[in-house]
Amino acid sequence: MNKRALITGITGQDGSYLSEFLLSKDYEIHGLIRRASTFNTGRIDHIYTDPHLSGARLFLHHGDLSDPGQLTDLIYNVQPEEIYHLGAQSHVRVSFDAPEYTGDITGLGTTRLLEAIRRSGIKTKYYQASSSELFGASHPPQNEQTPFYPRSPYAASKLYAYWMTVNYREGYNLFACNGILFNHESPRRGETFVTRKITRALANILSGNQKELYIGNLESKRDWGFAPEYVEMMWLMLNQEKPNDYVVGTGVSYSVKDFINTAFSYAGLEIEWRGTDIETKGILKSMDTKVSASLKTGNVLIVIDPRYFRPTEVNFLQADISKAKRELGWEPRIHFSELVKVMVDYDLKMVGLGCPGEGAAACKAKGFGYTDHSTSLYEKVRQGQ
Ligand code: NAP
Ligand code: G4F
Repeated sequence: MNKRALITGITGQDGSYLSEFLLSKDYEIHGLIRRASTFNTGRIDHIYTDPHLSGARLFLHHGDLSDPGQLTDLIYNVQPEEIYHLGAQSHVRVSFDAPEYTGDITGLGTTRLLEAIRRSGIKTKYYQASSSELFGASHPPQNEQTPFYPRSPYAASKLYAYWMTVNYREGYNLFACNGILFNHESPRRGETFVTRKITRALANILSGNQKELYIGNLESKRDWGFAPEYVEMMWLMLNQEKPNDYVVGTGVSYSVKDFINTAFSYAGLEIEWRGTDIETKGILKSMDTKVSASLKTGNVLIVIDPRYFRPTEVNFLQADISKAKRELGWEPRIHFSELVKVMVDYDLKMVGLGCPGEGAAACKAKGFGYTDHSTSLYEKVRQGQ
């Protein structure tokens, strides 16, 4: 009998990679999706099959984290052995514009799901998508003992969800784990998160479709890892003997400026930074020959737009991954420069340009087959297509 998993947020970056991973392990998957007037399943279309066909193992159910009745019905009907709660309003900057909505979906949505589990009376295991944003202003490196200091409505909502998860573990004996994941990225990353915004802008600049990249705080530092690796950790947490909370990251951090320099340099463009604060500009200093006919040295390619600043910023996140290393055997496989290359390669291809291909090669060398939206990472899932 296949194991059954329920995934909220299945249409998001992590939900899509997790689905592929669980399919490769022969799970039957049920995903909660929001009804939308346009298709919102682009990241999972390649693994979806008609549920009428025999052998279908991925089923989608309409619902919303704001609707407790639907959640209870779904959990009772599906009776999943594992629940991965990834659904959220996950954008930190947006959470300042929509603090109440973020609290409702990202915070209370978690309680609705936990209550649905409790009221339906099923025996299941629960994964909570907690975040390094919980640490906020606490000094790096951060680990499971570091005090939380949330710096946004998003982080405050995730803090509430974190403690509700602990509370249901302690109060109702629920097998519940918090994965405190540091930033993880991929070609499937939402287009308004900074890494993808940079790699898309780079591709558009090179193809002549965009003149400048407007950006916010260049100095903040993040511990950026590769999303497909991180979803494997979610599964691992639920498949330990006892439930526990784990920090997952790479242990190494870079600034937003570092990310830009690395991405542009990989595509053959060297950036020189001039000016300070909001007057800082990224100027094209040199470029490989034949990179782009429309670009000239001296062009301003990066400009600060204070609109992207946050009322309260998280300056420096860096994971101390000792516990995950010790107890789960965690070792990040894809490192910063490889991650940047994977994302740049993909976005160059998306605008019809050739790419150096070093990202895809690094992935392949480390056991990741494919990373784009239209193909699965896992051989077994690809063969079943
Ligand atoms: P994402 O790409 O933004 O995906 C969020 C998912 O939540 C989407 O499937 C979205 O559906 C769904 N969702 C949003 N509002 C909903 C609602 N009201 N009802 C039901 N579903 C709703 O996020 P991600 O990067 O995959 O991250 C997954 C989870 O991990 C999130 O909880 C995030 O906060 C957390 N996290 C992420 C990172 C990271 O670096 N990526 C790090 C730590 C924690 P639509 O597709 O319809 O919008
Ligand atoms: O890419 P970001 O928007 O990610 P952020 O805020 O770190 O949040 C992400 O990671 C969290 C884990 O730590 C998740 F919980 C959360 O759901 C989300 O996935 O911003 C990264 C940094 C910030 O310091 C931001 O101020 O980049 C800075 N930044 C500079 N310019 C920008 C921009 N961020 C965005 N989104 N857009 C900019 O133009």
